[in-house]
Amino acid sequence: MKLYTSPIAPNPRRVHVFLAEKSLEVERIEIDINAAANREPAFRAINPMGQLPVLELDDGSYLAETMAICRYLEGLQPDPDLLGRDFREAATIEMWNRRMEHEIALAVFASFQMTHEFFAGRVEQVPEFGEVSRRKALSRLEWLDEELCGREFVAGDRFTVADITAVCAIDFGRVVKIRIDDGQKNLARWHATVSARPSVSAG
Ligand SMILES: N[C@@H](CCC(=O)N[C@@H](CS)C(=O)NCC(=O)O)C(=O)O
Repeated sequence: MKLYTSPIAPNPRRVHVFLAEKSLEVERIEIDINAAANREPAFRAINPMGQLPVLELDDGSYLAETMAICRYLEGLQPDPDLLGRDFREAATIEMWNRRMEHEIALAVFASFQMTHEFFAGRVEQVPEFGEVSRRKALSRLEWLDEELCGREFVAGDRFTVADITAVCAIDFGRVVKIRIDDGQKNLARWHATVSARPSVSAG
C-alpha cells in the first residue's frame, strides 16, 4: 500500500494518527499541496477531487476520503478498535465522528479556505462566509467543552476515531486563530490527554 499524503494538512494527519494507533506502516508519497500538485492532471487521475489523502491498494486501485481509508485500515488491522466493537457502539462513534466533522472540522476548514492566502486563486473566496464559519467553530468548541464535562473522550470512555477527527481539526484551527479558550477546562483536559498519545504527537 501507498499513502498519498501531506505533512501539513489535517485530513492526511487523521490517517497518520489512525495508522500509528494500529502500528501499521505504509509507504508515504508526499504531494506538494503548496505548489498545488494535487490539482494537476497527474494527481487528478488518482483522485478526481484533487484532494488528499489517497490510499493506493496493492491491487493498484485507489481509495480516497479519510473515513473510507480508516474503514479499510480498521478491516485490515482490527486492533485496537477505533470504529466500534459492535453495531451499537459503532453507531455512537459514527454519530460523534460526524458531529466532529460537520460541526467543527468543516467550519474550521471553511474559515481557512475562505480567508487564507493559501487558497487565493484556488477557490472562490467569500471572506464573510469564512468569518461566519470561524464563529461557528468557536461556538462548537464551547458546546464540546460542555459535552466533555461528563466523559473522558468524545464518543465515550475510550479513544476512538471521533477523537482523531476532533484533535486534527482543532489543532489546524490555529492557522485561523481558532483555539481552545482558557475557560474551556474540559476541552483543555481532553486535548492534553489525546495530545499525549504518541500517535497524535507524532502525527
Ligand atoms: N472529504 C475529503 C476532504 C479531503 C481534503 O479536504 N483534503 C485537503 C487537505 S486536508 C486537500 O487536499 N486540500 C488541498 C486542496 O484542496 O487543494 C476527505 O475526507 O478526505
